[in-house]
Amino acid sequence: MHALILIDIQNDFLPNGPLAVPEGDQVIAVANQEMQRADYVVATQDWHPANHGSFASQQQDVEIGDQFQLDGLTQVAWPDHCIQGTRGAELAADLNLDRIDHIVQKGTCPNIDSYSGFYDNGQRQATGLDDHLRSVGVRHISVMGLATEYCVKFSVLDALRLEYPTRVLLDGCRGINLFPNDIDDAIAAMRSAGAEIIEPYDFSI
Ligand code: VGL
Ligand code: ZN
Repeated sequence: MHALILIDIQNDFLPNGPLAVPEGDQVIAVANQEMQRADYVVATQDWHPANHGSFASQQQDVEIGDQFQLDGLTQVAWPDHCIQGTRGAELAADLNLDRIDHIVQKGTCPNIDSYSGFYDNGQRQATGLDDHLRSVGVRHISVMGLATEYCVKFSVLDALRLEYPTRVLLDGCRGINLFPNDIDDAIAAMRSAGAEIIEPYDFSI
Protein backbone atom coordinates (compact mmCIF):
# COMPACT_ATOMS: atom_id res chain seq x y z
CA MET A 1 0.00 0.00 0.00
CA HIS A 2 1.12 3.53 -0.83
CA ALA A 3 0.49 6.31 1.70
CA LEU A 4 0.30 10.05 1.11
CA ILE A 5 1.81 11.95 4.05
CA LEU A 6 0.64 15.54 4.42
CA ILE A 7 3.09 17.52 6.52
CA ASP A 8 1.87 20.31 8.81
CA ILE A 9 -0.76 21.90 6.57
CA GLN A 10 -1.95 24.01 9.50
CA ASN A 11 -3.38 27.51 9.82
CA ASP A 12 -0.32 29.03 11.52
CA PHE A 13 1.84 28.16 8.49
CA LEU A 14 -0.53 29.77 5.97
CA PRO A 15 -0.25 33.39 4.76
CA ASN A 16 -1.08 35.79 7.65
CA GLY A 17 -0.18 33.14 10.21
CA PRO A 18 2.58 33.79 12.78
CA LEU A 19 4.96 31.43 10.95
CA ALA A 20 3.65 32.02 7.44
CA VAL A 21 5.24 29.96 4.70
CA PRO A 22 5.11 32.00 1.46
CA GLU A 23 2.39 30.52 -0.80
CA GLY A 24 1.68 27.90 1.87
CA ASP A 25 -2.01 28.00 1.02
CA GLN A 26 -1.25 26.79 -2.51
CA VAL A 27 -0.48 23.27 -1.29
CA ILE A 28 -4.08 22.72 -0.15
CA ALA A 29 -5.52 22.17 -3.64
CA VAL A 30 -2.64 19.82 -4.46
CA ALA A 31 -3.32 17.85 -1.27
CA ASN A 32 -7.02 17.56 -2.04
CA GLN A 33 -6.26 16.27 -5.52
CA GLU A 34 -3.61 13.80 -4.39
CA MET A 35 -5.86 12.47 -1.62
CA GLN A 36 -8.45 11.41 -4.18
CA ARG A 37 -6.09 8.79 -5.58
CA ALA A 38 -4.19 7.80 -2.44
CA ASP A 39 -4.64 4.37 -0.83
CA TYR A 40 -4.10 5.78 2.62
CA VAL A 41 -3.62 9.32 3.95
CA VAL A 42 -1.74 10.50 7.04
CA ALA A 43 -1.55 14.14 8.18
CA THR A 44 1.02 15.39 10.64
CA GLN A 45 0.34 18.25 13.00
CA ASP A 46 2.95 20.40 14.70
CA TRP A 47 1.47 20.37 18.22
CA HIS A 48 3.39 22.44 20.74
CA PRO A 49 2.67 23.24 24.38
CA ALA A 50 2.50 27.03 24.99
CA ASN A 51 5.91 26.90 26.70
CA HIS A 52 7.71 25.08 23.90
CA GLY A 53 11.46 25.70 23.96
CA SER A 54 11.64 26.43 20.20
CA PHE A 55 9.69 29.64 20.78
CA ALA A 56 11.87 32.77 21.01
CA SER A 57 9.35 33.98 23.59
CA GLN A 58 10.54 31.24 25.98
CA GLN A 59 14.25 32.12 25.76
CA GLN A 60 16.30 34.99 27.08
CA ASP A 61 18.31 37.11 24.61
CA VAL A 62 17.16 35.02 21.65
CA GLU A 63 15.40 36.64 18.69
CA ILE A 64 13.22 34.96 16.08
CA GLY A 65 15.48 33.36 13.45
CA ASP A 66 18.49 33.08 15.79
CA GLN A 67 20.15 29.74 16.36
CA PHE A 68 20.66 28.67 19.96
CA GLN A 69 21.24 25.52 22.02
CA LEU A 70 18.16 23.71 23.29
CA ASP A 71 18.92 20.72 25.52
CA GLY A 72 22.13 20.01 23.61
CA LEU A 73 20.80 20.52 20.07
CA THR A 74 21.13 23.51 17.75
CA GLN A 75 17.66 25.03 17.44
CA VAL A 76 16.20 27.85 15.29
CA ALA A 77 14.10 30.25 17.38
CA TRP A 78 10.55 30.48 16.03
CA PRO A 79 7.62 32.74 16.74
CA ASP A 80 4.92 31.09 18.88
CA HIS A 81 3.02 28.72 16.56
CA CYS A 82 0.80 25.63 16.49
CA ILE A 83 -0.07 25.71 20.17
CA GLN A 84 -2.13 22.64 21.12
CA GLY A 85 -5.86 23.22 20.93
CA THR A 86 -5.67 26.63 19.22
CA ARG A 87 -7.17 27.48 15.83
CA GLY A 88 -3.67 28.05 14.50
CA ALA A 89 -2.78 24.43 15.16
CA GLU A 90 -5.80 23.08 13.31
CA LEU A 91 -5.39 21.57 9.88
CA ALA A 92 -6.28 24.04 7.13
CA ALA A 93 -10.06 24.24 6.90
CA ASP A 94 -10.06 23.85 3.11
CA LEU A 95 -8.33 20.48 3.31
CA ASN A 96 -10.62 17.55 2.58
CA LEU A 97 -10.43 16.25 6.14
CA ASP A 98 -12.77 13.34 5.38
CA ARG A 99 -10.01 11.70 3.33
CA ILE A 100 -7.47 11.70 6.18
CA ASP A 101 -7.13 8.24 7.74
CA HIS A 102 -4.67 8.98 10.54
CA ILE A 103 -3.20 12.04 12.29
CA VAL A 104 0.20 12.20 13.98
CA GLN A 105 1.00 14.99 16.44
CA LYS A 106 4.60 15.99 17.12
CA GLY A 107 6.62 18.60 18.97
CA THR A 108 4.75 18.01 22.20
CA CYS A 109 7.80 17.81 24.47
CA PRO A 110 8.86 21.33 25.59
CA ASN A 111 12.64 20.77 25.52
CA ILE A 112 13.05 19.30 22.05
CA ASP A 113 11.69 20.16 18.60
CA SER A 114 10.33 17.60 16.16
CA TYR A 115 10.52 18.52 12.51
CA SER A 116 10.12 14.95 11.28
CA GLY A 117 6.83 13.11 11.51
CA PHE A 118 8.78 10.02 12.64
CA TYR A 119 11.19 11.15 15.39
CA ASP A 120 12.11 14.25 17.37
CA ASN A 121 15.21 16.19 16.27
CA GLY A 122 17.48 14.17 18.57
CA GLN A 123 16.00 10.84 17.41
CA ARG A 124 15.23 10.28 21.11
CA GLN A 125 11.56 9.37 20.79
CA ALA A 126 9.45 7.94 17.99
CA THR A 127 6.05 9.47 17.24
CA GLY A 128 4.54 6.08 16.40
CA LEU A 129 4.17 6.89 12.69
CA ASP A 130 6.53 4.12 11.55
CA ASP A 131 4.75 1.48 13.67
CA HIS A 132 1.41 2.73 12.43
CA LEU A 133 2.36 2.60 8.74
CA ARG A 134 3.75 -0.92 9.15
CA SER A 135 0.65 -2.08 11.02
CA VAL A 136 -1.64 -0.99 8.18
CA GLY A 137 0.67 -2.42 5.50
CA VAL A 138 2.11 0.75 3.98
CA ARG A 139 5.35 0.08 2.06
CA HIS A 140 5.73 3.20 -0.11
CA ILE A 141 5.13 6.83 0.70
CA SER A 142 4.67 10.19 -1.01
CA VAL A 143 5.35 13.28 1.07
CA MET A 144 4.22 16.90 0.60
CA GLY A 145 3.40 19.93 2.74
CA LEU A 146 5.10 22.59 4.83
CA ALA A 147 7.83 23.60 5.16
CA THR A 148 10.11 22.08 2.49
CA GLU A 149 13.41 22.57 4.33
CA TYR A 150 12.19 21.70 7.83
CA CYS A 151 9.37 19.28 8.43
CA VAL A 152 9.16 17.91 4.88
CA LYS A 153 12.92 17.39 4.61
CA PHE A 154 13.36 15.72 7.99
CA SER A 155 10.33 13.48 7.47
CA VAL A 156 11.69 12.37 4.10
CA LEU A 157 15.19 11.69 5.44
CA ASP A 158 13.75 9.61 8.31
CA ALA A 159 11.46 7.71 5.93
CA LEU A 160 14.45 6.81 3.76
CA ARG A 161 16.45 5.69 6.81
CA LEU A 162 13.46 3.51 7.72
CA GLU A 163 13.69 2.10 4.18
CA TYR A 164 10.43 3.38 2.75
CA PRO A 165 10.79 4.10 -0.96
CA THR A 166 9.86 7.79 -0.80
CA ARG A 167 8.58 10.33 -3.31
CA VAL A 168 8.47 14.07 -2.72
CA LEU A 169 5.67 15.89 -4.53
CA LEU A 170 7.33 19.27 -5.01
CA ASP A 171 4.19 20.90 -6.37
CA GLY A 172 2.67 20.34 -2.94
CA CYS A 173 5.60 21.73 -0.95
CA ARG A 174 6.51 25.29 0.00
CA GLY A 175 9.43 26.50 2.09
CA ILE A 176 10.50 29.44 4.21
CA ASN A 177 14.03 30.23 2.86
CA LEU A 178 15.12 31.86 6.12
CA PHE A 179 18.56 31.72 4.48
CA PRO A 180 18.81 31.98 0.67
CA ASN A 181 19.03 28.54 -1.03
CA ASP A 182 17.61 26.65 1.96
CA ILE A 183 14.83 25.20 -0.20
CA ASP A 184 17.14 24.17 -3.05
CA ASP A 185 19.63 22.69 -0.59
CA ALA A 186 16.84 20.69 1.05
CA ILE A 187 15.68 19.32 -2.31
CA ALA A 188 19.27 18.34 -3.14
CA ALA A 189 19.68 16.65 0.26
CA MET A 190 16.46 14.65 -0.16
CA ARG A 191 17.47 13.62 -3.68
CA SER A 192 20.95 12.51 -2.68
CA ALA A 193 19.52 10.52 0.24
CA GLY A 194 17.49 8.55 -2.32
CA ALA A 195 14.13 10.32 -2.56
CA GLU A 196 12.38 10.42 -5.91
CA ILE A 197 11.69 14.11 -6.49
CA ILE A 198 8.55 14.71 -8.54
CA GLU A 199 8.89 18.13 -10.17
CA PRO A 200 5.78 20.17 -10.87
CA TYR A 201 4.62 20.02 -14.46
CA ASP A 202 5.64 23.26 -16.15
CA PHE A 203 2.61 24.51 -18.09
CA SER A 204 4.66 27.33 -19.62
CA ILE A 205 6.66 24.93 -21.82
C1 VGL B 1 7.98 23.76 11.06
C2 VGL B 1 9.36 25.36 11.92
C3 VGL B 1 8.89 25.12 13.18
C4 VGL B 1 7.50 23.01 9.85
C5 VGL B 1 7.50 23.49 12.32
O1 VGL B 1 6.36 22.51 9.86
O2 VGL B 1 8.27 22.93 8.86
N1 VGL B 1 8.91 24.68 10.87
N2 VGL B 1 7.95 24.18 13.38
ZN1 ZN C 1 7.03 23.92 15.30
